[in-house]
Amino acid sequence: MKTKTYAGIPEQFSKLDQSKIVLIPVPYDGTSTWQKGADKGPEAFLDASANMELYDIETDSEVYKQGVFLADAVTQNTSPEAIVDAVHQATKTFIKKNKFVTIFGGEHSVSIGTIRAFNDMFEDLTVLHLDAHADLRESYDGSPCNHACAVYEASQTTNLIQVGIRSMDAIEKTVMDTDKTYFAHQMAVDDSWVDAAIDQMTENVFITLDLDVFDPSIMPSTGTPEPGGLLWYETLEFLKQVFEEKNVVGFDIVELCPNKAEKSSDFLAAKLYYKMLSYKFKDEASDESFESNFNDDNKGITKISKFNTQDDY
Ligand SMILES: [Mn+2]
Repeated sequence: MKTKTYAGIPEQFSKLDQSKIVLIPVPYDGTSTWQKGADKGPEAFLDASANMELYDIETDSEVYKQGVFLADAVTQNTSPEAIVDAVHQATKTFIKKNKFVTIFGGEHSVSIGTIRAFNDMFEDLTVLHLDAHADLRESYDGSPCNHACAVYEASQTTNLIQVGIRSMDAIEKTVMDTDKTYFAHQMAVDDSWVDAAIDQMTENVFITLDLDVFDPSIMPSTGTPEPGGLLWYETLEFLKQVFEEKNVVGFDIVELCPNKAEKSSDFLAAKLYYKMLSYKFKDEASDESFESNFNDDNKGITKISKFNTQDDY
Protein backbone atom coordinates (compact mmCIF):
# COMPACT_ATOMS: atom_id res chain seq x y z
CA MET A 1 0.00 0.00 0.00
CA LYS A 2 2.83 2.40 0.79
CA THR A 3 3.62 3.46 -2.75
CA LYS A 4 2.92 7.16 -2.35
CA THR A 5 2.71 9.94 0.21
CA TYR A 6 -0.46 10.74 2.13
CA ALA A 7 -2.79 12.72 -0.16
CA GLY A 8 -0.01 13.01 -2.71
CA ILE A 9 1.71 15.70 -0.65
CA PRO A 10 5.24 16.70 -1.67
CA GLU A 11 7.95 14.42 -0.29
CA GLN A 12 9.42 17.22 1.82
CA PHE A 13 6.27 17.13 3.98
CA SER A 14 6.17 13.37 4.25
CA LYS A 15 9.40 12.48 6.07
CA LEU A 16 9.12 11.07 9.56
CA ASP A 17 11.68 13.40 11.11
CA GLN A 18 10.00 16.60 9.99
CA SER A 19 6.40 15.43 10.34
CA LYS A 20 4.28 16.37 13.33
CA ILE A 21 1.56 13.96 12.24
CA VAL A 22 1.73 10.20 11.73
CA LEU A 23 -0.96 8.21 9.94
CA ILE A 24 -1.05 4.45 10.57
CA PRO A 25 -3.28 2.45 8.20
CA VAL A 26 -4.75 -0.74 9.63
CA PRO A 27 -6.45 -2.72 6.85
CA TYR A 28 -8.07 -5.32 9.08
CA ASP A 29 -11.46 -6.97 8.94
CA GLY A 30 -11.24 -10.13 10.98
CA THR A 31 -14.29 -9.97 13.22
CA SER A 32 -16.99 -8.04 11.38
CA THR A 33 -20.30 -9.83 11.46
CA TRP A 34 -22.33 -8.52 8.56
CA GLN A 35 -20.78 -6.86 5.50
CA LYS A 36 -17.09 -7.55 5.02
CA GLY A 37 -14.74 -5.07 3.44
CA ALA A 38 -13.38 -2.74 6.13
CA ASP A 39 -9.93 -4.12 5.30
CA LYS A 40 -10.24 -2.17 2.04
CA GLY A 41 -10.99 1.03 3.99
CA PRO A 42 -7.48 2.51 4.26
CA GLU A 43 -6.76 2.11 0.56
CA ALA A 44 -10.04 3.77 -0.44
CA PHE A 45 -9.44 6.52 2.09
CA LEU A 46 -5.92 7.18 0.78
CA ASP A 47 -7.19 7.13 -2.78
CA ALA A 48 -9.89 9.70 -2.02
CA SER A 49 -7.39 11.80 -0.03
CA ALA A 50 -5.16 12.03 -3.07
CA ASN A 51 -8.02 13.69 -4.94
CA MET A 52 -8.82 16.29 -2.29
CA GLU A 53 -7.97 20.00 -2.17
CA LEU A 54 -5.37 20.56 0.52
CA TYR A 55 -6.36 24.11 1.40
CA ASP A 56 -9.01 24.22 4.13
CA ILE A 57 -11.30 27.22 3.65
CA GLU A 58 -12.74 27.25 7.17
CA THR A 59 -9.41 27.39 9.02
CA ASP A 60 -7.60 29.19 6.18
CA SER A 61 -4.79 26.65 6.49
CA GLU A 62 -2.85 23.94 4.69
CA VAL A 63 -2.31 21.48 7.48
CA TYR A 64 -0.27 19.05 5.38
CA LYS A 65 2.61 21.50 5.74
CA GLN A 66 2.88 20.37 9.35
CA GLY A 67 4.13 17.13 7.81
CA VAL A 68 2.21 13.87 7.57
CA PHE A 69 4.19 10.65 7.71
CA LEU A 70 2.39 7.67 6.24
CA ALA A 71 3.53 4.73 8.35
CA ASP A 72 3.70 1.14 7.19
CA ALA A 73 0.30 -0.46 7.46
CA VAL A 74 -0.24 -2.79 10.39
CA THR A 75 -1.09 -6.03 8.63
CA GLN A 76 -0.82 -8.58 11.41
CA ASN A 77 -3.96 -10.71 11.17
CA THR A 78 -3.32 -14.09 12.73
CA SER A 79 -5.90 -13.47 15.46
CA PRO A 80 -8.01 -10.62 16.88
CA GLU A 81 -5.68 -10.52 19.90
CA ALA A 82 -2.59 -10.29 17.66
CA ILE A 83 -3.91 -7.34 15.65
CA VAL A 84 -4.87 -5.46 18.82
CA ASP A 85 -1.39 -6.07 20.16
CA ALA A 86 0.33 -4.97 16.95
CA VAL A 87 -1.76 -1.78 16.76
CA HIS A 88 -1.01 -1.06 20.42
CA GLN A 89 2.73 -1.36 19.81
CA ALA A 90 2.79 0.66 16.57
CA THR A 91 0.69 3.45 18.06
CA LYS A 92 2.83 3.65 21.17
CA THR A 93 6.04 3.71 19.18
CA PHE A 94 4.99 6.85 17.32
CA ILE A 95 3.54 8.58 20.39
CA LYS A 96 6.96 8.12 21.94
CA LYS A 97 8.47 9.92 18.98
CA ASN A 98 6.37 12.94 20.00
CA LYS A 99 4.11 12.68 16.98
CA PHE A 100 0.41 13.45 16.74
CA VAL A 101 -0.69 9.90 16.00
CA THR A 102 -3.74 9.05 13.91
CA ILE A 103 -4.97 5.64 12.83
CA PHE A 104 -7.27 4.68 9.95
CA GLY A 105 -8.99 1.26 10.12
CA GLY A 106 -10.07 -1.32 9.52
CA GLU A 107 -12.89 -2.43 11.68
CA HIS A 108 -13.45 -1.10 15.15
CA SER A 109 -11.61 -3.77 17.13
CA VAL A 110 -8.35 -2.04 16.13
CA SER A 111 -9.35 0.75 18.51
CA ILE A 112 -8.83 -1.54 21.48
CA GLY A 113 -5.14 -1.28 20.62
CA THR A 114 -5.09 2.45 19.87
CA ILE A 115 -6.96 3.34 23.05
CA ARG A 116 -4.67 1.11 25.12
CA ALA A 117 -1.62 2.92 23.72
CA PHE A 118 -2.97 6.41 24.39
CA ASN A 119 -4.12 5.39 27.85
CA ASP A 120 -0.62 4.07 28.57
CA MET A 121 0.88 7.40 27.53
CA PHE A 122 -1.46 10.14 28.73
CA GLU A 123 -2.71 10.92 32.21
CA ASP A 124 -6.39 10.97 32.96
CA LEU A 125 -7.56 10.13 29.47
CA THR A 126 -11.02 10.77 28.11
CA VAL A 127 -12.07 8.54 25.24
CA LEU A 128 -14.66 10.27 23.08
CA HIS A 129 -16.46 7.53 21.20
CA LEU A 130 -18.63 8.49 18.20
CA ASP A 131 -20.56 5.50 16.91
CA ALA A 132 -24.01 4.17 16.11
CA HIS A 133 -23.24 1.18 18.33
CA ALA A 134 -22.40 0.98 22.02
CA ASP A 135 -19.58 -1.59 21.47
CA LEU A 136 -19.54 -2.40 25.19
CA ARG A 137 -19.63 -6.19 25.16
CA GLU A 138 -16.94 -7.73 27.33
CA SER A 139 -16.48 -10.46 24.75
CA TYR A 140 -18.22 -11.53 21.56
CA ASP A 141 -17.88 -14.50 19.29
CA GLY A 142 -15.37 -15.94 21.74
CA SER A 143 -13.00 -12.98 21.85
CA PRO A 144 -12.63 -9.78 23.90
CA CYS A 145 -10.99 -8.29 20.78
CA ASN A 146 -14.12 -8.33 18.63
CA HIS A 147 -15.50 -5.15 17.02
CA ALA A 148 -18.54 -5.42 19.30
CA CYS A 149 -16.16 -4.97 22.25
CA ALA A 150 -14.28 -1.93 20.90
CA VAL A 151 -14.71 0.28 23.96
CA TYR A 152 -15.37 -2.20 26.75
CA GLU A 153 -11.80 -1.84 28.00
CA ALA A 154 -12.04 1.95 27.69
CA SER A 155 -15.20 1.86 29.83
CA GLN A 156 -13.16 0.24 32.60
CA THR A 157 -9.90 2.19 32.29
CA THR A 158 -10.72 5.67 30.93
CA ASN A 159 -13.31 8.42 31.11
CA LEU A 160 -15.50 7.11 28.29
CA ILE A 161 -18.06 9.42 26.66
CA GLN A 162 -20.32 7.93 23.97
CA VAL A 163 -22.03 10.02 21.30
CA GLY A 164 -24.53 9.10 18.59
CA ILE A 165 -25.50 5.70 19.99
CA ARG A 166 -28.64 4.15 18.48
CA SER A 167 -28.04 0.41 18.60
CA MET A 168 -27.14 -1.86 21.51
CA ASP A 169 -27.91 -5.08 23.29
CA ALA A 170 -29.73 -5.02 26.63
CA ILE A 171 -26.73 -6.67 28.29
CA GLU A 172 -24.64 -3.57 27.50
CA LYS A 173 -26.81 -1.54 29.87
CA THR A 174 -24.98 -3.21 32.74
CA VAL A 175 -21.71 -1.65 31.55
CA MET A 176 -22.91 1.65 30.09
CA ASP A 177 -22.67 4.88 32.07
CA THR A 178 -25.87 6.51 30.87
CA ASP A 179 -24.81 9.89 32.32
CA LYS A 180 -21.98 9.92 29.78
CA THR A 181 -23.94 8.48 26.86
CA TYR A 182 -25.62 10.67 24.27
CA PHE A 183 -28.23 8.72 22.36
CA ALA A 184 -29.02 9.77 18.80
CA HIS A 185 -32.77 9.98 19.40
CA GLN A 186 -32.19 12.51 22.18
CA MET A 187 -29.53 14.44 20.27
CA ALA A 188 -31.97 14.85 17.38
CA VAL A 189 -34.35 16.94 19.46
CA ASP A 190 -32.04 18.71 21.92
CA ASP A 191 -28.60 20.12 21.12
CA SER A 192 -27.54 20.65 24.73
CA TRP A 193 -25.53 17.43 24.36
CA VAL A 194 -22.62 19.33 22.80
CA ASP A 195 -21.77 21.39 25.87
CA ALA A 196 -22.82 18.65 28.27
CA ALA A 197 -20.43 16.14 26.67
CA ILE A 198 -17.53 18.58 26.56
CA ASP A 199 -18.09 19.49 30.22
CA GLN A 200 -17.58 15.83 31.13
CA MET A 201 -14.22 15.56 29.37
CA THR A 202 -10.87 15.67 31.09
CA GLU A 203 -8.13 17.73 29.44
CA ASN A 204 -6.56 14.90 27.42
CA VAL A 205 -9.00 13.51 24.88
CA PHE A 206 -8.60 10.66 22.41
CA ILE A 207 -11.29 10.43 19.74
CA THR A 208 -12.38 7.09 18.29
CA LEU A 209 -14.79 7.65 15.43
CA ASP A 210 -16.74 4.85 13.81
CA LEU A 211 -18.00 6.21 10.49
CA ASP A 212 -21.38 4.57 11.08
CA VAL A 213 -22.06 7.38 13.56
CA PHE A 214 -22.99 9.35 10.44
CA ASP A 215 -26.37 9.00 8.85
CA PRO A 216 -26.37 6.40 6.05
CA SER A 217 -27.71 9.12 3.73
CA ILE A 218 -24.24 10.67 3.73
CA MET A 219 -22.16 7.62 4.77
CA PRO A 220 -23.65 4.47 3.25
CA SER A 221 -20.33 2.60 2.96
CA THR A 222 -19.99 1.08 6.41
CA GLY A 223 -20.34 -2.51 7.55
CA THR A 224 -23.41 -1.88 9.68
CA PRO A 225 -25.31 1.27 8.65
CA GLU A 226 -27.99 2.46 11.08
CA PRO A 227 -30.66 5.07 10.33
CA GLY A 228 -30.87 8.26 12.34
CA GLY A 229 -27.22 9.27 12.41
CA LEU A 230 -25.32 12.52 12.56
CA LEU A 231 -24.96 14.88 9.65
CA TRP A 232 -21.84 16.63 8.40
CA TYR A 233 -21.94 20.13 9.84
CA GLU A 234 -23.26 19.23 13.28
CA THR A 235 -20.46 16.69 13.61
CA LEU A 236 -17.81 19.16 12.48
CA GLU A 237 -19.13 21.85 14.84
CA PHE A 238 -18.90 19.45 17.75
CA LEU A 239 -15.44 18.21 16.83
CA LYS A 240 -14.16 21.74 16.27
CA GLN A 241 -15.32 22.71 19.75
CA VAL A 242 -13.61 19.67 21.26
CA PHE A 243 -10.33 20.53 19.50
CA GLU A 244 -10.61 24.14 20.66
CA GLU A 245 -11.39 23.43 24.29
CA LYS A 246 -9.45 20.23 24.99
CA ASN A 247 -6.03 18.76 24.33
CA VAL A 248 -6.89 16.18 21.70
CA VAL A 249 -3.95 13.76 21.85
CA GLY A 250 -4.82 11.66 18.79
CA PHE A 251 -7.69 9.99 17.00
CA ASP A 252 -8.73 7.00 14.96
CA ILE A 253 -11.35 6.66 12.23
CA VAL A 254 -12.70 3.19 11.50
CA GLU A 255 -15.23 1.10 9.59
CA LEU A 256 -15.04 2.51 6.09
CA CYS A 257 -16.32 -0.39 4.00
CA PRO A 258 -15.84 0.92 0.47
CA ASN A 259 -18.21 0.31 -2.38
CA LYS A 260 -16.86 0.82 -5.90
CA ALA A 261 -20.17 2.26 -7.06
CA GLU A 262 -20.35 4.81 -4.25
CA LYS A 263 -17.26 6.95 -3.80
CA SER A 264 -18.76 9.77 -1.74
CA SER A 265 -18.29 7.84 1.51
CA ASP A 266 -14.57 7.43 0.81
CA PHE A 267 -14.37 11.14 0.16
CA LEU A 268 -16.30 11.98 3.33
CA ALA A 269 -13.79 9.94 5.33
CA ALA A 270 -10.87 11.67 3.61
CA LYS A 271 -12.32 15.10 4.22
CA LEU A 272 -13.21 14.31 7.82
CA TYR A 273 -9.67 13.18 8.56
CA TYR A 274 -8.22 16.32 7.01
CA LYS A 275 -10.73 18.54 8.85
CA MET A 276 -9.74 17.01 12.17
CA LEU A 277 -6.06 17.68 11.45
CA SER A 278 -6.94 21.23 10.36
CA TYR A 279 -8.75 21.85 13.66
CA LYS A 280 -5.86 20.42 15.63
CA PHE A 281 -3.19 22.57 14.04
CA LYS A 282 -5.13 25.64 12.97
CA ASP A 283 -3.21 27.97 15.26
CA GLU A 284 0.21 26.75 14.27
CA ALA A 285 2.17 28.34 11.50
CA SER A 286 3.80 25.67 9.41
CA ASP A 287 7.33 26.68 10.39
CA GLU A 288 6.73 26.44 14.13
CA SER A 289 7.58 23.18 15.73
CA PHE A 290 4.84 21.02 17.16
CA GLU A 291 4.71 21.53 20.87
CA SER A 292 4.98 18.01 22.13
CA ASN A 293 3.03 16.81 25.07
CA PHE A 294 6.07 15.33 26.71
CA ASN A 295 8.95 17.73 26.72
CA ASP A 296 7.76 20.38 29.05
CA ASP A 297 6.09 19.31 32.25
CA ASN A 298 5.90 22.89 33.47
CA LYS A 299 3.39 23.90 30.87
CA GLY A 300 0.57 22.83 33.12
CA ILE A 301 -1.65 19.84 33.50
CA THR A 302 -2.87 19.88 29.91
CA LYS A 303 0.51 18.99 28.54
CA ILE A 304 1.56 16.27 30.95
CA SER A 305 1.71 12.69 29.83
CA LYS A 306 2.71 9.58 31.69
CA PHE A 307 5.57 9.22 29.29
CA ASN A 308 9.01 9.90 30.64
CA THR A 309 11.41 10.81 27.86
CA GLN A 310 14.17 9.05 29.77
CA ASP A 311 12.42 5.73 29.48
CA ASP A 312 13.78 3.36 26.99
CA TYR A 313 11.13 1.68 24.97
MN1 LIG B 1 -20.46 1.04 14.86
